[in-house]
Amino acid sequence: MPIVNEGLQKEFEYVTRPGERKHIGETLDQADELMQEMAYALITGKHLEVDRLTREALDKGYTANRILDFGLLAGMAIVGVKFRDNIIFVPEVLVAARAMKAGMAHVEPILSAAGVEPKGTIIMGTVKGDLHDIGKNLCIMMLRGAGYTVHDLGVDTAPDEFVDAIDEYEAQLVGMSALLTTTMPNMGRTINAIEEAGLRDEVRVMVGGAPVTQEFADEMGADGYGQNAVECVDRANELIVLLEELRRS
Ligand code: B12
Repeated sequence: MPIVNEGLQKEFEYVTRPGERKHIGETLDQADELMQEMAYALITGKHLEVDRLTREALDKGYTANRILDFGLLAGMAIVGVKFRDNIIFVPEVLVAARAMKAGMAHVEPILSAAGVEPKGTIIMGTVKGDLHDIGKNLCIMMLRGAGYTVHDLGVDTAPDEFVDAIDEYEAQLVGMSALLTTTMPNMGRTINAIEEAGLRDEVRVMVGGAPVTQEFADEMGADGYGQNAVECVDRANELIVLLEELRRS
């Protein structure tokens, strides 16, 4: 159905890149009135509203996946675009993240109880010396929403902590975040430590954070780079497929 929620229609106008407009537009076309209301409540950071609407949807028999895809993640996709394009800033992202959490609180237990096979296991941390975790947490939330099991190693994570966690959780993907130019080199150091531990072939490494670029990621030998949480999920999806293909061959 077309977008009937006036607020959501206005929010959708912020999505101007043709590829994104097509992708998000197609998702919203599949969202009914209740899902559109939920997406709009999430974008505007109304966590109590998202909490209420998620419960209402579950009561009405919506599946957890439908709520996730057409309510919560549809809204979060627009939040991601607005944040990237400097239409909203950190405080608005944080309130939207809180609203997402309110909805996820109802949806997550159902997804795990239903025994939905996780897409893969990821360990994710902010590198040594760096205490910024807002972006990392956003990525983790989106990755979990997309069906991954994610172990959060927190901030100020030393290379050997990443190495130990790969072993402990049998991770397929490693995600590293850095927000300071001074801590970016610790991503490369962590990749070296993974190599030295003999685990480099077992995992794929993706990196991100405001100062990180594709060039920097290539230079340090990462397998993937993402500019935002949406791209983080895209990279994870690509890398997990590549890794599985490699293992099968
Ligand atoms: C909030 C903030 C803080 C908060 C952090 C709170 C927290 N819990 O995270 C506090 C106040 C603690 C802080 C402290 C400091 N900060 Co600060 N901080 C910021 C600020 C304003 C916003 C960062 C943020 O959260 N952005 C929002 C999130 C959503 O974006 P993001 O992190 O980039 O994440 C997105 C992408 O990068 C990507 N991504 C992130 N991680 C990953 C990982 C993977 C695998 C992938 C694929 C993608 C990905 O997806 C995310 C979601 O879309 C930035 C300015 C800025 N515009 O970046 C400065 C900034 C990063 N800080 C800066 C500085 C200098 C500091 C301090 C050194 C200040 C001081 N003198 O004490 C300390 C350092 C503390 C430390 N050791 O880490 C500088 C860094 C400059 C530089 N070139 O290195 C910046 C750029 C501000 C500036 N312009 O000077 N900071």
